[in-house]
Amino acid sequence: MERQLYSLRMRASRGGHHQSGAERVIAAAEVATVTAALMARAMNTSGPPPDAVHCSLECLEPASIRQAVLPDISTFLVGGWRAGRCLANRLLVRAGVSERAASRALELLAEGAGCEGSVMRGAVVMNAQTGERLEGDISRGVRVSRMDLASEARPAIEALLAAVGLGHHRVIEALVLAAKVLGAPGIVAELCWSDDPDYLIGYVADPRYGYQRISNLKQQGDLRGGRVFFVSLDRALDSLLEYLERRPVLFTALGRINAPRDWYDADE
Ligand code: WAQ
Ligand code: MG
Repeated sequence: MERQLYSLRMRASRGGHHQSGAERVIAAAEVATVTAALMARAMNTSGPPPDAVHCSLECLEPASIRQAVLPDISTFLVGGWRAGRCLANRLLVRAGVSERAASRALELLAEGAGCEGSVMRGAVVMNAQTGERLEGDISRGVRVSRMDLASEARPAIEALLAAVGLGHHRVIEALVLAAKVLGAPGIVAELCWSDDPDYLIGYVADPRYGYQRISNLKQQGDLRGGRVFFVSLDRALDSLLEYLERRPVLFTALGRINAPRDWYDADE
């Protein structure tokens, strides 16, 4: 018999503003410990503690769960956030995003893509050609959910990532999220950097080159961050959103891990 798995989601907020969140897919036996770990993480913020934390658990239909492989990982070392954003722009254009949409997305994340410059709970969905926003609710955005490492593959994947300094849960969760996004119908690329004021690394992901980390995409102390999913057409938007928010995907293996390399902007 197939094992029953659950989608566990955590959301922490303060004064109505999103603070942190996490998405896991786990077996019944793991529910208590993983919930406690996510609660502890929600309470251990560098800033003021949350005033509300919600954890929700929902069983998944075993037949609906897909398995997939993680994308390749690259790391670009840049001199500062300006160079990092310039590189992000280039990588997005290489992936097929228009210059205009790429610039608009970088500006949006820099200014805060939610209402009145706030951080969104989820992601912006953007037409990769026109730069038009398609996500509807601009404070919530689209929350990608129901994805994780397959539990039997987790120890080996974590060990391989830890051996190259990428074993932190933040990296693993971002890699898993990007992996699910890259499998979405009509996706061209993703841009992300954290809203954590002390975490400056972000990434551009695309189906061909995979998860491309950029060592610096924002200024130290900046509370803004977010995600933009670039899509090729708004025709199939409903099925795209359904896949991102609801379809369970478990990742069973790593892709290739490329050695970090320096990047200098030839125009600077
Ligand atoms: N679905 C959609 N958007 C999300 C989700 C989700 N499940 N979770 C977070 N976001 C959005 C939301 O706007 C957050 O404010 C923003 O992304 C940043 O989230 O070294 O830590 O969890 O390789 O702060 C990337 C680099 C780190 C990791 C990203 O994001 C590495 C990170 P955070
Ligand atoms: Mg965060």
